[in-house]
Amino acid sequence: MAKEKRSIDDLTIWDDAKQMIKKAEADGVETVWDRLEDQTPHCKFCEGGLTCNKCVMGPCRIIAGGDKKQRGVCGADADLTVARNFGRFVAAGAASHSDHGRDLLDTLEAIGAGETSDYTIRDEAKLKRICEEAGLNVAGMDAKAMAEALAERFFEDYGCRRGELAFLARLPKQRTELWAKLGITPRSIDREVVEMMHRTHMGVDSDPVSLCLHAARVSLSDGWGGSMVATELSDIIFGTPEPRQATVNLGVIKEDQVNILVHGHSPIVSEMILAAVKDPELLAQAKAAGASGINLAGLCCTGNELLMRQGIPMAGNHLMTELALVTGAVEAVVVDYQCIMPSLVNVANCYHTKFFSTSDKAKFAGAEHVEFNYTNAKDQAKVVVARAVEAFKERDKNRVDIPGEPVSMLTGFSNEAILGALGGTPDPLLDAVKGGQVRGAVGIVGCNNPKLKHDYVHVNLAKELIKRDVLVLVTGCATVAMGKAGLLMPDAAEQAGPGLSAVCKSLGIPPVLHVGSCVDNARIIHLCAVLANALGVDIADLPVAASAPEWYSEKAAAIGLYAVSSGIYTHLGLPPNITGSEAITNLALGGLEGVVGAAFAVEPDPFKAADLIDARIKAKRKALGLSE
Ligand code: XCC
Ligand code: SF4
Repeated sequence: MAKEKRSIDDLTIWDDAKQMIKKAEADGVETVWDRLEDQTPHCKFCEGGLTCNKCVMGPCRIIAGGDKKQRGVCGADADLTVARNFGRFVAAGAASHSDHGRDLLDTLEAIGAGETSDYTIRDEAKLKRICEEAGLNVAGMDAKAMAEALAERFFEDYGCRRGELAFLARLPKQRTELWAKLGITPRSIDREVVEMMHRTHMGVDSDPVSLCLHAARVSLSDGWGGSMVATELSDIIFGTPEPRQATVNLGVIKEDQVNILVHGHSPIVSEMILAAVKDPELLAQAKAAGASGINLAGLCCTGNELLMRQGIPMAGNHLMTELALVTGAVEAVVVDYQCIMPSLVNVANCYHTKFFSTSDKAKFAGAEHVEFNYTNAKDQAKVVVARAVEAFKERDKNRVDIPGEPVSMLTGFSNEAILGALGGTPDPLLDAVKGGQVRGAVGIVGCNNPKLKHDYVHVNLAKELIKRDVLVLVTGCATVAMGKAGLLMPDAAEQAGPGLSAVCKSLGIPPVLHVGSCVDNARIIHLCAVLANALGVDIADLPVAASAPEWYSEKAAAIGLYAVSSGIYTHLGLPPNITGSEAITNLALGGLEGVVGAAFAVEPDPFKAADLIDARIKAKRKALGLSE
């Protein structure tokens, strides 16, 4: 079958991206879109979740519904095969967030034990608050002692704790009672992931529904466990975000400076690179090399971490990562882990760009590995920045093309900042919701996926929702889309409906609020719990929804599932690989509603998706007795 080549206008909505896709072609650089074309059409069995390679009696492919090959060699049918695959998919996503959280926890412990001087406590008040929330008596303790006590408490949440995760206390009672009834209360963070690996071994949990319920439990151990720990500890160690100005798009790369991009997820590395680019000695070296300075910019979620807390500019999201290097003006890309396409090493090699990996968990063939840990991070960061300065001398000016001008945006809307702006209580927001000025709120989160036109669904869905007086909170790669579209500036209130517009203008905030990275989706579910508790209702009763319009990652599946399991209706732009099982697809798209009070919707068209979400918000408002 001849494949139809997509035109460049079908790949992305952005001019900076289109220019760089053309340059990549001219420079002989292969991109994610080229490889997607090579891989299309995809295997139908895999797309439906109907392949299994969990043992060597197989691998098996299951033809659902036919009279032959309905079962794998062990006897697993389509429903079980899909459930096992999806269970492991979610477990991998949850493990990624939670293992990222563990690195913050190790760092907190090292601070407490006095084993690091590179990292400190920047928000002692929050440290104290979280300690108290976790039930620790920290009266009279100094920051170090509190750090040690809190680390110990959270290590229990990761390990063999017999009680409950500390943050489950944040939830409305209705929700925790429902989870207990369903047997999906997350016990410890690592345990649920390990148990999923166990359950999905041949001949263990062979009931598709039971597996799906455990997938929910795994996801909850991420949302109310690992991700929440990652977020709160990042705030404690690096500071709780406050609203600030920043800029976004490839135009943030500067022609006359040494450009360093940080990519990945953990602030542990990127914060140290930030400290190093301010080092007077390194700045002097940059000047001596002919640069006017050292410019740091972010990609993906570690970019979000620096953006939220430090206002560091954001060069791009997932699908912009290769294109950022194609500018030919990047001296170094420094990565930690997750969402770093292995292809980036090759793209870097096409230019003078140095590629540094920093985590023993994430080495990249062909890259230079400079390992960071809490005893050496500051020094290692200086090593990396010095190498970038050296690389500036090798830059080929004739191959440099930086498209676009930076776009301004506001960032830094932590829950503390949002509640602070409201005078310390959620009441003004609840009043606006009750009065119908703000009809509801939607978290638009997640990735890019080259199968969908880059950022098209993100931007159009957000515009449709704010028009309908729905406040949007944004995290992850969706942030860059909103920023580039100008939706993260207060003047975007002009594009909102009359109610939301008036609220935004009175508070001086944009109608789309940047609340962080992907682990920071924990901020969104926490805020939902705060609002539900204030109203005395369950999260499932709130006029809220979530959406991952352009998701690709296992982590996004975990996020989607913890949102739904927490009672939040969740839209996806494309389905996970579960469509080979009618039973599980129906459970995801409807049946879950009767179990956890929310379900998924799949819709690639942003305008239709906005209608679906709008209908949900209407129904929830009505059930609460709120008028439109
Ligand atoms: Fe990765 Fe978090 Fe997705 Fe972006 S949004 S592609 S997961 S970087 Ni998290
Ligand atoms: Fe085949 Fe069953 Fe083995 Fe999977 S676990 S590969 S379905 S025999």
